[in-house]
Amino acid sequence: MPACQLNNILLGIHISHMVAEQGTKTAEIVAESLLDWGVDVIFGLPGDGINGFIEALRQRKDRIKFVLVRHEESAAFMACAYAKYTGKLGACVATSGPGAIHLLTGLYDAKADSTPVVAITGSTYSDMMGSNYQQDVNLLQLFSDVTVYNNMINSPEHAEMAVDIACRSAISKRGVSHLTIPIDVQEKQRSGKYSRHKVAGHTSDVFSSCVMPDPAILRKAADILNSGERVVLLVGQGALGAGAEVEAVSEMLGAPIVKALLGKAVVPDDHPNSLGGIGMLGTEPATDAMEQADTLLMVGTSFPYIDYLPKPGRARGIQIDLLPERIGLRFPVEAGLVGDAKTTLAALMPLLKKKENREFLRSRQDAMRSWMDLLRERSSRTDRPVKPQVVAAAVSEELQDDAIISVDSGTNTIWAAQYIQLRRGMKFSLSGTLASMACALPYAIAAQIAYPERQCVAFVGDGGFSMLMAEFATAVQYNLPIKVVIIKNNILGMIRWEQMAFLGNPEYGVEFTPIDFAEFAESCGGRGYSINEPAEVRSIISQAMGEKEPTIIEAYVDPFEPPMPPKVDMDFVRNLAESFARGQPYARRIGLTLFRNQVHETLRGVHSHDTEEAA
Ligand SMILES: Cc1cc2nc3c(=O)[nH]c(=O)nc-3n(C[C@H](O)[C@H](O)[C@H](O)COP(=O)(O)OP(=O)(O)OC[C@H]3O[C@@H](n4cnc5c(N)ncnc54)[C@H](O)[C@@H]3O)c2cc1C
Ligand SMILES: Cc1ncc(C[n+]2csc(CCOP(=O)(O)OP(=O)(O)O)c2C)c(N)n1
Ligand SMILES: [Mg+2]
Repeated sequence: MPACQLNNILLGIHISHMVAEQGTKTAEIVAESLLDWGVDVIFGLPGDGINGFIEALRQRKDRIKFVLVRHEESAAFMACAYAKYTGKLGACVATSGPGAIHLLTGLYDAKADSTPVVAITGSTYSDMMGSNYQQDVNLLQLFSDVTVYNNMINSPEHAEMAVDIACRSAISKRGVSHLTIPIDVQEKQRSGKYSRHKVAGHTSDVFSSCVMPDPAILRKAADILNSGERVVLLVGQGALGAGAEVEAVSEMLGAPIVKALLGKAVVPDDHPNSLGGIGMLGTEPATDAMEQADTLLMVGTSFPYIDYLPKPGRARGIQIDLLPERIGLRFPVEAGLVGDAKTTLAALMPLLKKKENREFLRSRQDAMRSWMDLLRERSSRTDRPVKPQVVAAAVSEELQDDAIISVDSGTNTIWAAQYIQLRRGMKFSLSGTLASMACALPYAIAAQIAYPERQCVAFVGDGGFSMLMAEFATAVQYNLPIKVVIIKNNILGMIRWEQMAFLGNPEYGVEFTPIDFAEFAESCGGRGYSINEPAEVRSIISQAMGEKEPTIIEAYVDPFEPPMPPKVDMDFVRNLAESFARGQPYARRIGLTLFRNQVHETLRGVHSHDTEEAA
């Protein structure tokens, strides 16, 4: 969500600041100040360290929704997802000590994906701090690395200012702010007595920031783009609000669009100029486009795998990003346009000349058609056990036009990235840069809370799901009809392949005993479905997607299906051979699967060139 739009949301609900009345408790001032910043949902779990603040939330339950989770890690993931999906400020709350510690993974997710979140925690009594008292943890120290703003509220007179700075910092620096409030301070009433220089109500809850790049740099960027012959656009989540502008610039420059994973929804997957993703889970046409490009325009992306970008010196680079420190981080760009993607592209557009030669775009579009044939082939296999690609493609077919898809970390990320085809209006996210397992379920819950009428789907591995599976009961408790698709292979699938293909090691420490997730769903009060046969994939997914209750669909898939990169290099093959030689326990099954896949694709004539060369 661009800062300017975020600003509008905040302005829309802005209630002007009022100095709290005498006698108002700190916890109440914090709650009111969060409301001033547009916080309408807060995810968390209470405890004696934060009960004073929870009471302030109870008294305001008609204006701010408190969502009770089963694990604080989920609360932080939910706050992050809520901010990602709505553009509002995400918020979470936890008690002192263990509760606060549990928040950390989700907060790091927000930090890593530049998402504005404010976390409220309790701390032990102010006169007991530092005495090894129960649940006494130095939270300021603990949260110092994850936050852009980190403070302890010392008194009711301090509270409003601290919340204002926390919220403003989270939004403007696109990160996490943390405020901890000692138990006794939560209860303390405003006396109206201030220190010598303090003036009541001296901070503001209005956020305005709309940066526009320097016109001279805009012209320079336009000159570079106009002189390029093979321009590629790489777009990321910072361009989510700028789809129309991205499409217009792409058309103007005859430039194919490549999408970093968090930017999958920037333009629809079936847009004629889209080459899909890049990286391990990207497409071959996108990989080739990066090699062939003479000019790269990056919009709202910090895509981390720089080895997939053009080699420095082989292409000229331009980058648009809201954060100045992100410019030139991944590619040595000549022009860095600091600003919002939408407004900056709109300002760039009139300076661009229509590229007459469309040959580059056309050749990439042809390659994309062949790539899609290959994916269609891979996702229409009838083998047993079911191929995971078949499940992902069936989910894709059953999505409603306004679906919100939350994905986890593992091979499931790859199947979702490649086989779930986003249409215009859909949303898609995951723990991108932290790449944490377990995010998909809390993300889907947050999405459903934000958009009760939309179809909210979690696509997750069995390992990731089992980490925070108790949150399915949260979905039941709040009547959230999320659909959870579990790719069940009874293994940390991604790690099996990493151990073999990256290091040449036999797999170790990756298998786990199965859980009957369908039965689990029913025992929580939701609906559960199991898919075991290829013939039932489509019908079960279709039926389950129609459920009005929270629903789990576990799909038992081939645990030996390899997550293939778009182009297989010889290292992959060499390392696999080495792991086999060193005692990989399932070498025969894996070898057979790879062989069968290769034969299948060769017979159908849909293989990619480099897979053929490497094999
Ligand atoms: C198992 C797994 C495998 C993965 N493999 C891949 C892979 O192969 N390929 C892949 O692409 N990703 C992959 N990822 C995700 C990857 O790690 C990154 O998170 C992702 O590529 C980053 O996407 P992004 O550039 O859109 O987002 P970010 O890295 O968050 O970058 C967004 C940028 O936009 C800027 N911004 C924000 N708002 C605006 C605005 N309004 N205007 C302008 N700029 C703005 C931000 O400052 C930031 O610099 C994988 C993740 C997992 C879990
Ligand atoms: C919290 C966390 N722990 C460990 C990892 C490392 N990791 C990445 S993918 C993965 C395996 C995921 O297994 P599963 O959820 O079953 O998905 P699959 O790969 O089988 O699709 C692991 C352990 C991680 N990303 N996050
Ligand atoms: Mg698994």
